[in-house]
Amino acid sequence: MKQMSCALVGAPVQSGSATPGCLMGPDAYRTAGLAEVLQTLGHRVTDRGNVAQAEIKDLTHDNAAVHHLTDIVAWADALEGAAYEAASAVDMPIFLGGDHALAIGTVPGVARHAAEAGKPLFVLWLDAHPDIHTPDTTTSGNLHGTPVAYFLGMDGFDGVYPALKTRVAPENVCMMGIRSVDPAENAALTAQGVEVHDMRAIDEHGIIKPLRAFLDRVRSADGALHVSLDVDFLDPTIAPAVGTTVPGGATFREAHLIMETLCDSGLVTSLDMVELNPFLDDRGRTAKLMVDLCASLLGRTVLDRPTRSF
Ligand code: 4U7
Ligand code: MN
Ligand code: MN
Ligand code: MN
Repeated sequence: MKQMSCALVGAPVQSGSATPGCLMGPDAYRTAGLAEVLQTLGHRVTDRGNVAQAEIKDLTHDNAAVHHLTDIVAWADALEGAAYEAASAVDMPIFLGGDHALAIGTVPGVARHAAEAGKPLFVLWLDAHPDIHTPDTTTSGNLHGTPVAYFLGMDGFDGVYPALKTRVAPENVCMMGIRSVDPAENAALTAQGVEVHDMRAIDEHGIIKPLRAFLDRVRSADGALHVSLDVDFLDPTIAPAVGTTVPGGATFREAHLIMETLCDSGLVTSLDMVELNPFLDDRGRTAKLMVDLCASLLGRTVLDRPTRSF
């Protein structure tokens, strides 16, 4: 693959999740050698350090279940700007989470950059969960379950979250690995018409056909492609370091094959690596697996010659 400029952007957000520990995610990826691995693949890598939260404003919400709203809004504000800047400066910003609430900032930020370049943003959401709650529908109150609803521009965020500058069209989102969906999320997925490949569909048909079909759509639209990889997309037996494990996740090879196919496509323009909780890890194996998946996305191959060329 061609040499790219990559930026590592740490987003130590953890108040979107019920289990503390995601704060340590960015440093776990650094410790697992992410920058060095990408450099070995021939890329230029700059570590931009961690984003600082914006000023915390006094906000309230009618849904008393919602936790840490003001904190997440302050992160969203800072991360939208940081993501926009990083996407403007390099070929491939890589956002190191932090819990998935960080996508309330990163996705709109890269969408704004794409729109300025005249490109629609597509999002590949790799997760056990669709994260399409609004602050009104969430029953857990954990805001890492809400980023998709926000960046689709759904109702329920007005007057609380930063006004959305560039929304993502629901037909440009593809979800894979889904296996835990709350009733309000089921309703939202249907109403929005989001493409979802749940684990049952993946068991029946594999990941490669739907992934290629989605990539063909991105290519025909001359779109930018953001990949949001939640650790709980992976089966908990290979990736234990996450607070929201769900059995029956993607296997080691399914996950690598997705990354290898994305690499071959040359379409990916940004990546979130979210929900890693190093406090729950087993001798760093989940952090290392996530780094290896990123390496596959950025050109690590078994053979020097192409296995399959597009
Ligand atoms: B993650 C959940 F109830 N839907 O709202 C909720 F199952 O970023 C889980 O995908 C949210 O890890 C998971 O709390 C958020 C729950
Ligand atoms: Mn760019
Ligand atoms: Mn998630
Ligand atoms: Mn999840």
